[in-house]
Amino acid sequence: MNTRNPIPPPEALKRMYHLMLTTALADQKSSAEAKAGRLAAAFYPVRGMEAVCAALGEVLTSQDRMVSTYRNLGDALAKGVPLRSIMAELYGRTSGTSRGKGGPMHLQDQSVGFTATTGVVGSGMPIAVGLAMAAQLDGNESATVTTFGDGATSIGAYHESMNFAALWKLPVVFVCQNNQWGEHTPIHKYAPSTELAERAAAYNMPTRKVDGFDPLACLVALEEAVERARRNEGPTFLEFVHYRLTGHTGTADFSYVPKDELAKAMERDPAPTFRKWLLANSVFTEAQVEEIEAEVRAYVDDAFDFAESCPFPEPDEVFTDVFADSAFVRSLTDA
Ligand SMILES: Cc1ncc(C[n+]2csc(CCOP(=O)(O)OP(=O)(O)O)c2C)c(N)n1
Ligand SMILES: [Mg+2]
Repeated sequence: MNTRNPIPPPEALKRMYHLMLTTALADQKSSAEAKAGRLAAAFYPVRGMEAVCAALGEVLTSQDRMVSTYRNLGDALAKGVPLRSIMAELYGRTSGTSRGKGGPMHLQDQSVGFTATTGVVGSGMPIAVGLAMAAQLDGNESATVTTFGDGATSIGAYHESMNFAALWKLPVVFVCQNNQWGEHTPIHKYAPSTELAERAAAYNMPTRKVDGFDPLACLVALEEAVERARRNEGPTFLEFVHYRLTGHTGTADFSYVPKDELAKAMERDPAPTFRKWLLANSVFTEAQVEEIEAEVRAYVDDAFDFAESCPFPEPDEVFTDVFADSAFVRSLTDA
């Protein structure tokens, strides 16, 4: 680790560890709650991706927009969505980001530019390209970031989006989270070329393959790409290579993942690895790290307690905020 020279100041490293650990703990607790049957939602864990999320959090502001996927917990936190609102949405409660009607697949928070998340693989990219085009036409100096998995690079919408963004030099950053699995299929079984950054270069935009387990390497790559977008110089494709350290969903069996491969990747589990690095490089003392950890644990526990204490939407609100014209839908069902 430490491919950024000079290394960021301690305040920045603290923010990054805070975000990384919040993501990790909320992620693991969500999976545990889903397994226990208390969280009745399809939850897609992000374990293995936390370093990229921490770097996104450090680089983006609420003026930038993000379009994410179903595997979105760290992205939402990176964009500044409060964990209370995220958890309330996962639990289907009225205080959630979509008032409890979206669930994990439809987290959004317009107030911080967390514009949309989708459950359809590859479908976020054309949305992000549209947002970037709007920003370019408006002349505003912001970036649009879209995150997606390795599997999404085999979808038609990915190719259309890359082509369009490169042609129009749109201020968008394509963030490919290469966890080396598309559901239950390893990348080499569904893609003839597993070098995704190389493939993307054919679209004539800057591309880069980055160690997705290394938060500082992620930071360097994202800073460069986001600044390029803010200067309206065009798109960038970043491939962050890491590994899915869990099953596809929080409750899914993943005994099909080769044990040696998983064990090797687990040695680089982002949050504990960053902790070791912070101590080994004397950025913080053990007591200071423990203080951050206590703060994060309290923040995460509070968000779960809050979510569980909030009400579900009332049955007569079933059409509210769901369709653009709910009065019209009611007239159909009442007839
Ligand atoms: C268009 C489409 N095809 C198939 C699916 C079913 N599906 C859900 S997740 C997933 C795997 C996608 O893999 P990847 O893009 O690498 O993302 P990851 O889940 O690994 O984060 C698939 C095939 C879907 N949701 N949408
Ligand atoms: Mg994948």
